[in-house]
Amino acid sequence: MRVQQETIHHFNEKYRRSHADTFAFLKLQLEDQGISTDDVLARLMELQVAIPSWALGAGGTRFGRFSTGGEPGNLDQKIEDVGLLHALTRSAGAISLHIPWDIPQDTAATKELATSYDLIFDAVNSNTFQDQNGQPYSYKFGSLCHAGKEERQLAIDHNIEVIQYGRELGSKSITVWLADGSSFPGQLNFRHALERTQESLQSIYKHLPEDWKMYIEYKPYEPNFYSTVIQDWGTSFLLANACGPKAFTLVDLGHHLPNTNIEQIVSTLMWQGKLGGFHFNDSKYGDDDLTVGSIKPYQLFLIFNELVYGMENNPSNNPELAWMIDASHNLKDPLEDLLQSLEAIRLAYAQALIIDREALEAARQHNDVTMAQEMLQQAFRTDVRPLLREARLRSGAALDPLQLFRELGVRKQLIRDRGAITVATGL
Ligand SMILES: [Mn+2]
Repeated sequence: MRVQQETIHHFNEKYRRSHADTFAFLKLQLEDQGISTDDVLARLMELQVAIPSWALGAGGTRFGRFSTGGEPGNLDQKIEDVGLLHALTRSAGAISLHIPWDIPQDTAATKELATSYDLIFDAVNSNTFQDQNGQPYSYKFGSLCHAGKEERQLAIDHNIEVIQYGRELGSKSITVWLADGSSFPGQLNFRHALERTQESLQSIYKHLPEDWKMYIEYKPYEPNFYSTVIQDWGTSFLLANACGPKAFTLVDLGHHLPNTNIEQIVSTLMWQGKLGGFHFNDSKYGDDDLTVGSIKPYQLFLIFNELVYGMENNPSNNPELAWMIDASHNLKDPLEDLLQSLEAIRLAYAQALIIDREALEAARQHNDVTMAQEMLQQAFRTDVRPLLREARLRSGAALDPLQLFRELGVRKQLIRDRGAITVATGL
């Protein structure tokens, strides 16, 4: 389903007046604080977040799965769904594929389809956390860390194959997330497992094209419950350094133990020029994969505060970050959920962009703890939604994407086109 520009234009007309009033008010407020709304808008309009191909169907990879109907049954339909999100928001201009769940059959045609929706291919993701049909060796006891040479080689070869698919699609990076670890004390020699993982990653790294990046994701536990080989940012950082300058750490918000100070991790990695990208989601307990900003919006804002600072103060030349959503649900329409996540990311970014950084630094210099907190909360408590709407208006997106999604009856249309009992590939 394609949303036409006239449809968006027509929809926006209804809300244009009330939007103009609220935006004018916010603009004045910000200008009084010495903030140029045009600068903030330009940066907001630049921010593109990749949509993962596995987030377009109902989630529930762990327990039951309840279909929403009209789910994309193949890669073309997934691209179509991301194209829809991008048309409504002009902020989801990339898709991140998971191999082997989304192997393109005809790369040229797949690329052409994506281009027709103004989409590019973001990082490709490998999968060595489950066995595929007919696989000669099993990943039951690990992949890149496995004690057996054949298993390791199989996993290495898979990653090289994923790079090849990505190359054909015009992708520029690969994300490696490993489930490798142990569930019982004594099961694994920690040092050997880490050494083998490092060697395997180095073998993959050798196959990275010159202009590519490799992102190494970490996670403290699950599916293994005693140890995970790449358990934290420090281990990922160590491995990225052992691989070389094209390898980076990837931070997934849900991959931390409760109360971890993620914003501080961001600061450290950017200082070292080794932050590669983000997987956005939210969580209450663990890797809950909930909608971005649904549980801890203040934490998200504090993370963006460090990201903006890191981008503006970048002595180690940390490259541009890869932004991606990594969440998947049973309860909500996945497309509506992604619209909410996109909005939450931009809200936190906009709030971080309006922090009075000079005043914040001055407060820190004078150990004025009260004012330092005030500076942050002043920005966090500003309703920046008119800024987001203005950015959308200027880029040809819908003033209220979720409202338009509902008015157009998108899900009903998708169910008519694709059927009520469809299952998104890979889930
Ligand atoms: Mn992730």
